[in-house]
Amino acid sequence: MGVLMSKLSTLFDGFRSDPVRILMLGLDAAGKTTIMYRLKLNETVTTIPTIGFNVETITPKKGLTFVVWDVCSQVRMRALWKHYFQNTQGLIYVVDSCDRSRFEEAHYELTKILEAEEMAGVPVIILANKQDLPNAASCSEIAEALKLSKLTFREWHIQATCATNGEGLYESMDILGTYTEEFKKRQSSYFLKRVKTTTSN
Ligand SMILES: Nc1nc2c(ncn2[C@@H]2O[C@H](COP(=O)(O)OP(=O)(O)OP(=O)(O)O)[C@@H](O)[C@H]2O)c(=O)[nH]1
Ligand SMILES: [Mg+2]
Repeated sequence: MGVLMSKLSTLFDGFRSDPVRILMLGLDAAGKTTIMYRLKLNETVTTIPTIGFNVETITPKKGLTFVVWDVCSQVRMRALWKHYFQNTQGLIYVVDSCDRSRFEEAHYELTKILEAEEMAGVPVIILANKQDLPNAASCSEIAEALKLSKLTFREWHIQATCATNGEGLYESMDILGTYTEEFKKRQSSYFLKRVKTTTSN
């Protein structure tokens, strides 16, 4: 029994250094694809609205590898988001900080994502993007509009970003890395406890 547990522990230690599966969502035109390629290539790419999805492996810092899924966000396609939830270990939720008229919609969609069973406990980083534009809402204004203080049973952080010059992106990925590490540890200890209970019955 002890040998089995220690083998499982070793197995999970191995998982910890595996790439982390990150889902990036948000309303259309919030800047998701621009963020993805800023992180991947350190340059601003010209984007068109995403149809389907983009998936890229990015290494925001040494020892931290994310596989990021950037999924189509047009209204009629949002019903497909749920098909990407399984095995997600971190969520990046991007908000256009200038688009106050859609903060309520952004809140509605975020709530729906986080209510999904597969997303239970998954840490979330909210990127208050397009901070370079005049009249961009601050993080505290967006946090209030998205009712972030009501988020429970998960770690979250809101970060001001500008995808076109990269400001705020690396800091936020660093925080997400810490959160996903904790999430993976919690998942593996939960799994180990379940194995222990099952094998001792
Ligand atoms: N000024 C400014 N423009 C930005 C920023 N981030 C993205 N954009 C612009 O916003 C527009 C939409 O960006 P995308 O990255 O295509 O947005 P998206 O969220 O992937 O959009 P969908 O694929 O339709 O869901 C593009 O014209 C970008 O150049 C930013 O931080 N500042
Ligand atoms: Mg896109």
